[in-house]
Amino acid sequence: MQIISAEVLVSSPGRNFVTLRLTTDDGLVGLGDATLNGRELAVVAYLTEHVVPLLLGRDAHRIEDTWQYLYRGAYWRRGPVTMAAISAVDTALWDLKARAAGLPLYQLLGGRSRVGCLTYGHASGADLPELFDSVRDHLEQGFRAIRIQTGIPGLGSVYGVASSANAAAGADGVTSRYDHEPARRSAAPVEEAWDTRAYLRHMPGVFEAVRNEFGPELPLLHDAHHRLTPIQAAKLGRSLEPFDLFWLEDVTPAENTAVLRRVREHTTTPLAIGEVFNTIWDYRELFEEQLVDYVRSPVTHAGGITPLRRIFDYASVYQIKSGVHGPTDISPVGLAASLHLGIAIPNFGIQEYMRHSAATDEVFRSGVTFVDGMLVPSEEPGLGVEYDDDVASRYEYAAAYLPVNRLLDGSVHDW
Ligand code: GCO
Ligand code: MG
Repeated sequence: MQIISAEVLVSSPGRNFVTLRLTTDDGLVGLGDATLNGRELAVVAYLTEHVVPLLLGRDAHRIEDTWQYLYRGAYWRRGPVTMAAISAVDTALWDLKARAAGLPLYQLLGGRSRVGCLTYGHASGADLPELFDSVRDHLEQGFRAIRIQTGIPGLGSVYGVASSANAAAGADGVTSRYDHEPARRSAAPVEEAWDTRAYLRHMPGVFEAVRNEFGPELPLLHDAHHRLTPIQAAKLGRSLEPFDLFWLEDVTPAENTAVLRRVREHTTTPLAIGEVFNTIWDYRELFEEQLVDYVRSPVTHAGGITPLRRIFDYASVYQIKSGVHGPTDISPVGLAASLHLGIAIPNFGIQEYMRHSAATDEVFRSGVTFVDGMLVPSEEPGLGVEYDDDVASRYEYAAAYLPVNRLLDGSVHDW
């Protein structure tokens, strides 16, 4: 099973995606997701200039060796661009191996451990009535766990809130009223204003209102998007304890994970982190000191299925579970890969799920199904996703940026 071609495909059905397609001498095709939101073409260059020439002629069965070769062999390790590129190669190789075996990929990862992967959806609103509508809409769609994000009095558009004016204008109008899409197609990033004190005052009331309206059982999640200091994060975690969150995500900036010790000392609200991590080493201190409860890394940014499986096994030693990143910037290829892994591992927790646009689903024909709030991978051999070149060619790449966050005095803040 020799690799005879490696194509880097760029298309933009509603939002930008980069896909790696490997073809072997026996005519098999494997896909990998190489999308890095807002920095897509850097990964295209990394793959095209530095990785594709090394893949041609290689034995596609040698997944572990190829991973080590690309990761260790480059000398320059880690980082989102490198790891997105390696992820795509690793995923495409697993897709090929499973297609060669004639089995859905999860069978090669140990087989099914559960009927499906429980998901959470994104509810948001500028105010409480809008938020409640969004929660109801998600419950009607079948979601059984819900992330809650709202506008903050005194601030304009806020990250994660679909109904804010700039979100409605985003992604060529393919974003539904309830699906926030943070990357905007524009020549420069949109800038948003942020006030942490106003946020900390507002959030407990929001969760109290949601609990009063929807009862005690519904699992609720919240994403703080790296915006808080350790002591602010501790305060938020503690103030939300009465509302029994499933998790509080990314409370502090990802570079300095040791600060989560301080947060943990003050709150029993479960913590999730890792959507911007790249390697198993990023988790070492967090696992060994039991500072987090859920791992957010997706297949697409942690270097692929091979290292993410290792991260989950390492997490399982500490009773830490998966909680994989799944916004629309993870393509249907990346999502399918997460689900094959999620259905197999013993310590699955939850899977984030934002529906892709109809245009995206037309380019990537995926056999994934959504049943009873759970996503179930396809029974087709491999990942169960096909890429349609003809449809893809209708959607040309357009530069898009994530917003930049500024404090009220104009200085740039974390997000
Ligand atoms: C999430 C994330 C996303 C990211 C986006 C960046 O929890 O889903 O925080 O909304 O902001 O994936 O590309
Ligand atoms: Mg997040």
